[in-house]
Amino acid sequence: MEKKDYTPMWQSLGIDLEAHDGLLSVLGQAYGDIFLSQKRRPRSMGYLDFVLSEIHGLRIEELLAAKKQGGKVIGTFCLYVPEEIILAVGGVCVGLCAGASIGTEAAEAVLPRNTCALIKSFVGFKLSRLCPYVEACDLVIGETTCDGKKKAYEIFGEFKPTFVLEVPQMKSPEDKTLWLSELRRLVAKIEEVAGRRVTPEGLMAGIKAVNAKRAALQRLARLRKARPAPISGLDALLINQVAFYEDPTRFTQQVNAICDELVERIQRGQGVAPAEAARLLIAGCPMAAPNWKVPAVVEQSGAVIVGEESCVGERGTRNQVAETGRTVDEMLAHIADRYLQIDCACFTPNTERTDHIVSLARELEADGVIHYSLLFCTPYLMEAYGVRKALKGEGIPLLEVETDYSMEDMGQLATRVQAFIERLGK
Ligand code: BJ8
Repeated sequence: MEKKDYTPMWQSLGIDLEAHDGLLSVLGQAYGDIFLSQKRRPRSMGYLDFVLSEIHGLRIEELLAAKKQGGKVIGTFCLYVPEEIILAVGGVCVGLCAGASIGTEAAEAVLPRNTCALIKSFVGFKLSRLCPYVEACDLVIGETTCDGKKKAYEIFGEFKPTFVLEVPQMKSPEDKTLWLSELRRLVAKIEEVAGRRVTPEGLMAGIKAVNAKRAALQRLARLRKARPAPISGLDALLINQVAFYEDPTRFTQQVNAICDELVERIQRGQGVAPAEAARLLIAGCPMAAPNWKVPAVVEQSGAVIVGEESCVGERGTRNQVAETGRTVDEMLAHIADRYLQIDCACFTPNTERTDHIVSLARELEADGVIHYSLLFCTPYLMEAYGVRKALKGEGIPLLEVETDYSMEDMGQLATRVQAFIERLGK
């Protein structure tokens, strides 16, 4: 089938067409090399291949169609922003964290060079007019998590309407009160932008839709405990990345279809790698699309990734919002409870994350853990100390990786990963 020409749509959004063409061609090449070249992929991953091929096409067309019907598109950068509230007003929520280095030069004109790649990427995408998702947004919601993001929103806000949500840094009763009041402030802002009230019916529908999405992703995570692993870590990561862009109901159905196929594979003993391949857990910073660098190096070295302790992964999908309550305020209290359980390294103390990495590694029968930090990410780099101590105490081998989005260290990374796999006796 001939591919539709989306140039007029991108033009209408003010995209820099030449640079954008370059981005799409690099992305298409990388996707082919990394994903389509994998052996023994589940058939149903065809859905993800299609979504990726239309990531700046059909999905953007859908967003613009929703806007024409009066819906609002709200962009987010963090797991602490509850999608449920956006869905409650008939809005569309899109994750805007970016995983490519293409806008770095533009970003470095306004940000310090020692800023993490994720922040440089989203600021660079905006300044270089490369991302149709950002351009389609009616509002962007930032949050006070790490210092880099918090300050970057001040700059980003000069280019796009931005609302910053105050996320506490601790989890005391006072912090919980602050958090709930912040969510009320968010509701008021979303209502103002959408021109619609959040009703109990709307909010409950949002809660159910997002719970169903998380349940499908949790199901996927559980199936990866099987030996041999029924799906590659790369494909599982891709599913978790697409969760931030896709229509939640369609996505949930498709992830469940993938899981059905994985169940059959497990029954047949069919895996993506031999049963004796090294099983690794990745823990640390989020990997926003198209950041596939480390998982590609790991799996091309013969290991299989069986879980991601990451916001683009299990940290983002565990725990659900209670589906009870009659009023918006009662439901909001459940939302506040669920979201404050997220164990991001921006919190102190955050020992639950370290404990969780140990229990996840045990549960998934991981042979080792790769702690992944982006360069200059103070929260995760600092927290590596506790992770190191905890894993050592449990006798779980650890490899610490600190990198960015550039491809310059690929060779060095591959050498370190291969040496780690050998150390595991694999
Ligand atoms: S809940 S991890 S999505 S804040 S990598 S920008 S922390 S310097 S992304 Fe995050 Fe929310 Fe936490 Fe998750 Fe800062 Fe580190 Fe960069 Fe980071």
